[in-house]
Amino acid sequence: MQVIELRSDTLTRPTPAMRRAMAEAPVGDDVFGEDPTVNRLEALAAACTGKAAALLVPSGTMGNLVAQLTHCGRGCETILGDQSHVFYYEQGGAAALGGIHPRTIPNRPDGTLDLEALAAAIRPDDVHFPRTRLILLENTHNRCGGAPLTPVYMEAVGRLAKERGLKLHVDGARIFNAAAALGVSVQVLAAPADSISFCLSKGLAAPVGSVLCGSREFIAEARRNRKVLGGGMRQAGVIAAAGIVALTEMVDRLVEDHANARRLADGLAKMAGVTVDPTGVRTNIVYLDVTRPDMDAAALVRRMKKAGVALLAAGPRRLRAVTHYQVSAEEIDAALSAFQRVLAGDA
Ligand code: TLP
Repeated sequence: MQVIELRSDTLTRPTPAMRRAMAEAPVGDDVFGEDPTVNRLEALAAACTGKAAALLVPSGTMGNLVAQLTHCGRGCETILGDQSHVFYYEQGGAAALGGIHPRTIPNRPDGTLDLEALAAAIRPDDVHFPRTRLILLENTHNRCGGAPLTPVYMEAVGRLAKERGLKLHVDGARIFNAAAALGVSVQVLAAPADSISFCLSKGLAAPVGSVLCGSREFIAEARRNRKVLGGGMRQAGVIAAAGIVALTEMVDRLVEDHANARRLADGLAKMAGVTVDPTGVRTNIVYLDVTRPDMDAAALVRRMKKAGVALLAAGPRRLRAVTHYQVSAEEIDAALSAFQRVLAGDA
C-alpha cells in the first residue's frame, strides 16, 4: 500500500532534476573553498536572503548552533521562545557545547514573543548576571502551527535588538514558506536579522543541507565554528547541486502545499472526534487535537498508519500533519476519507 506521508516535509525525496544535478555537479574540496557548486549555492543563498555571505551546513540544527556559537561567548545568554525548535528539539546544544545560557519567554500562539516581555528579559550590566547577547526568533514557527512572523514584527524585534546592543538570529528553517504565505520576499523578512539559517531539506525537497547567512565577517567566523563541529564537508557540491535546484525550482510551488494544508484542516474541522482551527493554518503545518475520549494521539497515529496515512504524535492528544510536494490534493482527499473511517470506528 502506498502511504500518504504527512509526518514531515523532511521526508520528501529529491526530484529528478535534483538527481541529475547531483550526478553532474562539478566539485572540489569545500574545506579549501574550492567546490564551485557549493560556492554557487552559497552565493545564491546570500542573494535570496539579502545577506553578504552564506555557509552550507549539514542540518538546520547545525546552522542554529553555529549561529549561536558565532554570536555568543561562554556565559552569554540567548533569549528565545519556550516553544522554539532550538530550545525544544536541539538537545540544548548551545549550552552543552558552547556554555551559552538559554533564557526562555513564552511564545504566543502566533509564534511571536511579546515585545515588552522581550525587553524585560534583557539583563542589565550587573556582576550577578550573564550577559544577554542574542535574540532568537523562528519563522515560520513549527510548534505554533507553522505561523509566519510578519515583516512588521521582525522589524520591531530587530529595532529592539539594535537599541540594546544585541544580535538577532532567525531560525528560518521554513522562511520560504513564511514569505510565500505573507506575499513578501525573504530579503524583507531577513533584513532586520544579523543572521538567518534556512533549510533546503524541508519544503524545498533537497535531500540534505541548510544554509546560514549573514555578514562577511560573521560567516568567516561561522566557517571556523562549522569546522570544529565536524561540519566541514569535502566534495559537498553533490549536496549543493540539489540545493541550487531547491532554490531555483521549488520555491514558487510552496503555495500549493499551503492550499493542501488548508484543505486538510477544512476537512478535519467538519469531523467529530478531532478539533482543528483551519483559520490558524497559514503554511504547510496542521496540528489537530483528538477529542474522542477512547483514543489518544498514539492510538490515532497507529490506526491512521494502518489506513495508509503517516502522521506524527506531537503530544498526548496532539497530532501534526505537514504537506509537501509529494502530497497532492487528491491524496489530501484520500487522507480525509481515511480520517473519516478511522474516527467513525470503521477502520
Ligand atoms: N524540524 C523537524 C523535527 O525536528 C521536529 C520537523 O520535522 O519539523 N528549525 C525548525 C523550525 C525545524 O522545524 C527543524 C526540524 C530544525 C530547525 C532542525 O533541522 P534539522 O532536522 O535539519 O536539523
